[in-house]
Amino acid sequence: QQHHGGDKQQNGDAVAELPTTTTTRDDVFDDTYKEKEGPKPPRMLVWRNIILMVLLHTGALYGLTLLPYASAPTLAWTVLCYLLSALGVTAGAHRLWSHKSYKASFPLRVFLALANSMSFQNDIYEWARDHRVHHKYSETDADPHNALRGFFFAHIGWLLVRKHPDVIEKGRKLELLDLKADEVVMFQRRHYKMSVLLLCFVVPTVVPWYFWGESFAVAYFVPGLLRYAVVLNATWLVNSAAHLWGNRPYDTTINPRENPLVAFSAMGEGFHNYHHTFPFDYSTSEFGCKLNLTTAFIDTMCFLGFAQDCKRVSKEVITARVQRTGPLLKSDVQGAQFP
Ligand code: ST9
Ligand code: ZN
Ligand code: ZN
Repeated sequence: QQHHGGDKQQNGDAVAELPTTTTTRDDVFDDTYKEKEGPKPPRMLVWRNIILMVLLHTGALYGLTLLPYASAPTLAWTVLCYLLSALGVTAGAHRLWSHKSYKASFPLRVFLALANSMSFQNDIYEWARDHRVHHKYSETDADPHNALRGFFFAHIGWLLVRKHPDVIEKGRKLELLDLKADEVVMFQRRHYKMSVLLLCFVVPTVVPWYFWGESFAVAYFVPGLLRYAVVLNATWLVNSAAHLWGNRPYDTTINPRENPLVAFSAMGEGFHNYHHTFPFDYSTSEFGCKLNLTTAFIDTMCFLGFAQDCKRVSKEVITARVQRTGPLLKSDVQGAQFP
């Protein structure tokens, strides 16, 4: 069995595996890009972001100490806010808007955009633009959170420094016509700051305080800051942990890995070797709803008539791909790092 020689095939192959071959895709790995020779540009810290992230995480830790004082309805509300903001990222910014892996009706897109503002991870347009660059130029200078720069950079560091110029240069070449044509995406972008203020901070705090008399401090620090920081870190673990630790059953030539712990905390987004191999699969995993609340949510939306056209990769295509780029040696399945 001879494989791994055909890196060049990767791009064309993934496109051929697509259910619709007419669309051009910007989320498929481009192996023709070569990093520029010579010294790397200097790291430029963005102190505003560093200070805000330290304040947020300090506030979240304080929220953790307040947990024993939170009433049961407040705890339930915190979980609900977690699920909503997570869905705004997983089902919204990621599977719908970055990868077009299914179609959503107008009301569902409005819901997902509101949920997305609750997660405060940049507006959908910017998130999807960065994410397509991440897939297309994975683990190079043009990847916004290049995991070859280490766990810290891939996790949070990339949000604390100026971007590598290649990220911007390559990103500017993406057309993003689908995003520009989506009125929900562009409306959220225009009103982003106000929507974040309301949905990420005001609503999570005011609801428990007003409706069941929770103390203002608990309401602000638990469903507000603690929930926000946990959703952020669960998301960032996909970029850090799921690019470093786990198995590679589908493609051993890339670093993204299957990480069940990340899959659990990120509502199904930890099957990252599969996802980078087949980015257009709406389930981001071979195994449907297993450890994958987001897939269960999208399936429910399809059942209710709010979503349709879920793209899935057939078993035959998966088997053929595993034959070609899957593990030859047991050590690969165990997840040897950085081939
Ligand atoms: C956050 C995002 O946390 C998290 C994303 C994670 C992604 C995960 C993916 C994994 C898979 C999915 C799993 C989901 C799991 C969810 C689980 C949930 C439980 N292309 O950016 P600027 C241009 S955000 C093209 O300022 P600097 C463009 O013209 C957290 N062009 O660059 C732009 O202007 P505009 C909260 C691009 O100065 C201009 O350059 N937010 C591109 O280097 C300037 O851009 C923060 O912390 C591109 N890709 O600054 C703030 N990029 O946008 C974060 C840029 O107007 N950001 N251009 O068109 C910043 O402050 C800054 O971006 C910076 C870099 C300091 C990081
Ligand atoms: Zn990735
Ligand atoms: Zn993706």
